[in-house]
Amino acid sequence: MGVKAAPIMPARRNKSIFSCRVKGVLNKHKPWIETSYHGVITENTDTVLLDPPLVALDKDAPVPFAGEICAFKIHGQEAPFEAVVLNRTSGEGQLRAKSSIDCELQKEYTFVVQAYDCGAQPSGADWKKSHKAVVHIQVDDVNEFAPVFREPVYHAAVTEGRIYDSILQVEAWDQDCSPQYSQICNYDIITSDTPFAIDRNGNIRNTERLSFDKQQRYKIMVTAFDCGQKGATESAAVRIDVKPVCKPGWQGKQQHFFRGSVPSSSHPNTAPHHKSVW
Ligand SMILES: [Ca+2]
Ligand SMILES: [Ca+2]
Ligand SMILES: [Ca+2]
Repeated sequence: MGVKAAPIMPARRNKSIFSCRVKGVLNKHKPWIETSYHGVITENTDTVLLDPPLVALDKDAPVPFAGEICAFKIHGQEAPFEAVVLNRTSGEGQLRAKSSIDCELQKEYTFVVQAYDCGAQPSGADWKKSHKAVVHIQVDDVNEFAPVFREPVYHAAVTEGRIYDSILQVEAWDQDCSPQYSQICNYDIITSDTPFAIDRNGNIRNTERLSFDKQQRYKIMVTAFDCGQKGATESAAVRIDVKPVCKPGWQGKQQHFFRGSVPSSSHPNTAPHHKSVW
């Protein structure tokens, strides 16, 4: 081994010296990119809009290879993005998603990008790389999900003759990732001609006094809208039972009974009167 290796050593050293000289002449500068980029991508698409645009500059331009940009590389744990060179001479690049971007799974990404020139020779040897730039990407939401009611059916009971501020509250939720497309902005009663109204928080109230004799049960259908105007696919049913008020005759009897059964010891003011009677 040692005997065979000895003659090769000088040859390798010579090649190395030659290579350095070529590099010094032909590829003097490393590419330059901005220090940071901000990107926006709409979920379910693959195009990233970068600000500023991704362009690498190389002072060796217009020297072939040394002044051209051959690659952008991305460093970052599992960043699902790639950067491609659109134009080697101008250094223009584009950032794209490699796989599906889902806002509901991840809303933003941060990683590092680096530009590489084409080296000193057609083989790409002696390439230089730029400094590392930080890329921050924000994922824009698409209104894919409709509001869903927490319960398919709601029940409540009211006493006839009363106006309630809120008989009950229904609630819907939405799976989208942004406030605009996930917050519930409005509720609506689908059933027509009902003595009920619903507010933007899902509170249902009666708009007139209800009568047990007239109708003992109401069933109304309600829907919900997210702030992007997308309506619930499934409406919810709300059942409201009307209870009769207590009969005045019965109430009077109760009061009479109550008065008569009060122990005299708990009402010292009336005790002498009771004593005189009995
Ligand atoms: Ca260069
Ligand atoms: Ca939505
Ligand atoms: Ca979405």
